[in-house]
Amino acid sequence: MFCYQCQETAGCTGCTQFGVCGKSPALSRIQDLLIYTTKGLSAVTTALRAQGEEISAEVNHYITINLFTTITNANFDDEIFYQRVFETLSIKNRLLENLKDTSSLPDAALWSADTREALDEKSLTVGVLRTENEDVRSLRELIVYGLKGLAAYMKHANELRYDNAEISAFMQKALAATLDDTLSIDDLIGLTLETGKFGVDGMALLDSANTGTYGNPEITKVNIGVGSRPGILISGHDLRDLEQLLEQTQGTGVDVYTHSEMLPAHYYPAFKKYKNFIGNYGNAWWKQKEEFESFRGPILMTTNCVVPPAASYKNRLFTTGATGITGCVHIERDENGIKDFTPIIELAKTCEPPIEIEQGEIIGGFAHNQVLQLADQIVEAVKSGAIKKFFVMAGCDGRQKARNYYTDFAKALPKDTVILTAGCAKYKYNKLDLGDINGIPRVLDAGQCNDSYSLALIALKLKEVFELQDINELPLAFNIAWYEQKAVIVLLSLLYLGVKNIHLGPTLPAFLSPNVAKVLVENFGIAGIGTVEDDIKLFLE
Ligand code: FS2
Ligand code: SF4
Repeated sequence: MFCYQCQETAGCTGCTQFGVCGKSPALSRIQDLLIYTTKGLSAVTTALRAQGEEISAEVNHYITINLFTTITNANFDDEIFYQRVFETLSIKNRLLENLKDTSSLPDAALWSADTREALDEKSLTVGVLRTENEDVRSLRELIVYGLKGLAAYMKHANELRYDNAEISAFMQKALAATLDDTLSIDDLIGLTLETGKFGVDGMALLDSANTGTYGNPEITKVNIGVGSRPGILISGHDLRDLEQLLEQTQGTGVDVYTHSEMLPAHYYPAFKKYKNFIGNYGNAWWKQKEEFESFRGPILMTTNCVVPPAASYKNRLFTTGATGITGCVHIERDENGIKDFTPIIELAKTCEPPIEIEQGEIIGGFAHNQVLQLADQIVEAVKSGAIKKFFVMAGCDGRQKARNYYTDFAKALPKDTVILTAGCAKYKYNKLDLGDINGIPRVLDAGQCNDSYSLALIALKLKEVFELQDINELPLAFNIAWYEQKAVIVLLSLLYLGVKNIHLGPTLPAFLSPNVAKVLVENFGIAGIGTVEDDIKLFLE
């Protein structure tokens, strides 16, 4: 196996024996084959579009989910991947019949098989290292990882019946382009930036889907203690799953708690009417083993990040959507899009209430609409010098000790600075008592990682208010933590919006070759992180 798509990749170079995340070599190979066949299908859909044909939303969504299932910590069920490879080949073979000229199609679009043995054999030849030139490989993977992140956001929007065929067409064109040996490095750099443009469009679509369906996030205090009744813990990013779970638990005597990236659900007005929606339990994804243990009730994983579970709570762990774990019950939607969570609710009724691990409240809900309502107050604070600088510290949290940097950094920031956050990176500092500036909390949480879009909108609004030409003239610094591929699309989107000098940590991606890293450094001022002290000095210069 060879995989280097996430920040925790072995030795900061690549997982070759077994994934640090728990991905086995066999799973890694079949995931590689799913990506390869999805690229092949995309080459066919792209050729059909060029021929003037329309591609159905069903096929677009299928491709989206294929990408999403291969994101770090999304799905550890080998069987799902075999099934999806067979289905992908069958969809592709059906579409091929309508294509008039197949002469320029790559092997990935023409290859097919109908036995597991043939799949296993092919999977050995289609991994990342099949691209020999390290710069081409680096750019191809940068694009594919960005597309995986974008696919996750598209899937959430699609769940709420928001769609954009143009984004799907681009995603497929870009996937197909990563098979094209005639493209130059410059072509691939252009495609990388275009991926960022569609990243912005995808996040905007999801923002419309979330706010159009559930209202605009508003300032909210979220309880982090527990109640006295049994509970269900819901994790991941899918708000439609949460809505259905809340509906189905009414009157059952079972409470619902959020975990990790589901925390921002509390900020949406639509969920406030549910009295059994108690609060948030625990922290970022990587602490789930201890926290799922002490929660004592069932857990529903709606998306990544799921960690292969300990036997002690595996029977309480349920997956849905793009997630999967061999041996855990997976809840599928019916033909009307309804998911029946009865097995989870019935199990919860037999469980003890959660063990309290902390008490108190955290505050959030500072997405674009809410922050713009506070714009006058914020602008005034900037003009008076009460706020000297904003720090965008969005992204992901993770296991590595080096990430304590972000807690230390938040603590060491001068009291006249404000942190703008989104994603599970927030857990590194959202429970510190960092105080406020004239009533504005010093940590403003916009929401999930996709709500980094809100942070970009806020920055663009401030640029307008202060009548600046360039977003980089704002008193705003970017110190972003990354872990998986959604952070890659957020990064590419920020680059597309013209943001310069982003610091990315705790380590730079292993998939950036020295030459590609150089391009990012020279053109965008991308940098890693240093010591807290040095970085603060640098940022405040
Ligand atoms: Fe955190 Fe994991 Fe949100 Fe990432 S919960 S690293 O999926 O997408 O952020
Ligand atoms: Fe390694 Fe990350 Fe790939 Fe898992 S997703 S195998 S940890 S690089």
